[in-house]
Amino acid sequence: MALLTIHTYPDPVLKEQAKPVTEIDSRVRKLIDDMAETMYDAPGIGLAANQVGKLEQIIVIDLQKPEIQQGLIALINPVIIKAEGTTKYEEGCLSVPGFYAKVKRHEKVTVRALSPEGKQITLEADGLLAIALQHEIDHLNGYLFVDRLGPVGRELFKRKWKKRMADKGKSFARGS
Ligand code: QAP
Ligand code: CO
Repeated sequence: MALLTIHTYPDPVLKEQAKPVTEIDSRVRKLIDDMAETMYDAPGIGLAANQVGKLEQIIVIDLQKPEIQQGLIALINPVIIKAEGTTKYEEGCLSVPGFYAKVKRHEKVTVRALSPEGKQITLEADGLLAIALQHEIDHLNGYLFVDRLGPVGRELFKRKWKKRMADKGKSFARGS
């Protein structure tokens, strides 16, 4: 097991389309293990391969709430095959640390994917899991939650991020 580096905005790898996994071998299973370890260490509730610099269609999710007894979900080549309803949820992302905003999503989704054992699975989800699945599958297609904010929210994000980067530069110059 190994911790991987989480790439943060505006790293270009976050804007790229991940490629389908064609063979689920020990290399892919190790990547899944390392992604899970990296997610738990952060800590976060979801991670997509783009975020650790790998353009492969792999996501891991663990909502880590005692009332949700789901445990670790690892999905390969996940696709949303059905979506219904709309909902809004305040999202964050390990690749956009310290920024949170409400994002409009589908309320219920059905996802088809391969399990780490190579089995075809179909997952029906609502609530927080439905949000997490849409957020992570978005990553595989090169989208961040800040791309889904609408023009006003996106400008607010860019302004805040620029200010944060400028403040960081100042503290670096001071050596603090
Ligand atoms: C995606 O997000 C997600 O800003 C996973 O400073 C978001 O794990 C799924 C995190 C909303 C469902 C709903 C964010 C950690 C973690 C931060 C995360 C931070 C430290 C985010
Ligand atoms: Co994310």
